[in-house]
Amino acid sequence: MQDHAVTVDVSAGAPRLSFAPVYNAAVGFIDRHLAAGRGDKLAIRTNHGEDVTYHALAERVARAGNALLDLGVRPSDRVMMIVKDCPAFFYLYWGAIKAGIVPVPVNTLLRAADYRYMIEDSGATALVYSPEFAAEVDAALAGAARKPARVLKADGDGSFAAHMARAATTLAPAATGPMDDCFWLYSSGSTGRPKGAVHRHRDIAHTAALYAVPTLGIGEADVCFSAAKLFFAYGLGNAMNFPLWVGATAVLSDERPSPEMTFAMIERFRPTIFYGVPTLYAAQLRALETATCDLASVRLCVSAGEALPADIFRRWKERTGLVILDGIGSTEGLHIFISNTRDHVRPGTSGRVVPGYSARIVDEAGREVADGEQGTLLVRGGSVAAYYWNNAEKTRATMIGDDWLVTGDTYMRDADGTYTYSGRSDDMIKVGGIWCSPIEIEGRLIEHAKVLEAAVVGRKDDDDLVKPAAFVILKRAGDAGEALRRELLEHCKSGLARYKYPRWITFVDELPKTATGKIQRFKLRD
Ligand code: 3UK
Repeated sequence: MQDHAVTVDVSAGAPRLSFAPVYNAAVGFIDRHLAAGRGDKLAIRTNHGEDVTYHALAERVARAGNALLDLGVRPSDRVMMIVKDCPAFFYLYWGAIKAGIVPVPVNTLLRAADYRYMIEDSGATALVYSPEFAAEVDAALAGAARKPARVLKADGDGSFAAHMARAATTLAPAATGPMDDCFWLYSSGSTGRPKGAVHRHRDIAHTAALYAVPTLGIGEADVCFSAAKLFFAYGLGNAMNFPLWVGATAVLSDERPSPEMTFAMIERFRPTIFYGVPTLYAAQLRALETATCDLASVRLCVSAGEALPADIFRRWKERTGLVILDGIGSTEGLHIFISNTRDHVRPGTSGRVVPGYSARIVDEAGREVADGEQGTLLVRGGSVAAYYWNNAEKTRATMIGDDWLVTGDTYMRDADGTYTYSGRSDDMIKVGGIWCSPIEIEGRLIEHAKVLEAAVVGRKDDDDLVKPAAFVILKRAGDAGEALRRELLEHCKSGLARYKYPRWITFVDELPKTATGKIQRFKLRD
């Protein structure tokens, strides 16, 4: 095989990937498009009206790699990126990879204490950040025991962009192998410190060839817009890696995702695939009661990050005519490994295993459970992270060998192979000795016409026994009161196994969520 080549064999059903012994992921995702005659095609479009062709992208990626090397960053060093969604993210990420340097893109919504921890933990030798985040970055650096040798703003005077402008326009790809460290993503986790999940050069190609091509049917003609940002593994695949795999176009906005922002982007850039999270779809549905959005260009919507309630799926389909494909992925798995598909959608479930991945549901002793029973989900596939940086104990508990990953999610499989999510393993509630899923109770609550969102956690009653407690956001806050509380109780009792009704209902204005939109039930428990 030629250096840097990857082949996808689809003759055996599930795609199988083979990599040349010398394989640098940047060649296939960036340079290949020039030889394929795609140089003048738009790779990136932005809300600021900046258009970047595949030719310009390849040149700037080479410049970015050279700039890092010129700055004294060496292959295998880490470069931390606190960069908003913009073309410079692509240049830095792929430029580092091409030079054999390991990019570590991190969540741009964090605070100084988080950045300080990640700077120290990663031992990054360089840090590049968008000027917008200067206050948090400066504070993080001021307190850090171990500082990157090079700290640069992404643009402006003396910035990384200025170094790129002086750097050479060609760069030979570092002779890495498919199993070499390629990039890291910090996994937020519901408890404890963030952990750096180390991904290899082979991982990105697996997510594109196993999931994006067969499940989304993504091709060169697609235009991808993701409300989830690039720093999130979900957004990184959606709006960068998937379009780059097939030579499609990515559309980026550096603004906060809101119904208004996403509607404006959709009408202006006419994407064919739209990627959101359940909280956003719910907010968009609410906005569509008074606003309109021309969604004619969109052929497919995708949801991940948390379970998509069946009711939101149905309302979205009713309102827009579009199907939302819910699928579960994770930072450690890199992208979606169980998903609904265009020809098999079961609302309220995560769908079936993406061909090429394997999954097992096991009990506490590690034995596979029968269909219809709940257990912990394990998945296996060619995109699973190699290990957590500097954390042998969590690595042993999570990456259990041979590309198997312990997700920490509780799932149930039906006889037809459909997987239904029932919460993080640690969010599950035992009521009267029976496992009870907060997700199921939340799903029932939001079926009620007056409920916008709900979160359920376990709370101890007077007997010290755990029972479900619900926090509810109403569509109209003015409806809150004893009458509605009783109505919701009846609604739950009539639609759920009796023991599952929430014993407490608290009306709230907002729910604690992670930057990526997941309800932080552990905060509600406190
Ligand atoms: C939960 C879901 C039910 C689940 C992600 C797509 O979310 C992503 O990565 P994270 O590391 O979180 C992983 C955890 O989130 N989850 C994600 N999707 C679903 N639960 N239904 C879903 N559809 O607890 C999982 O373990 O932030 C999602 C692609 C890449 C990703 N990194």
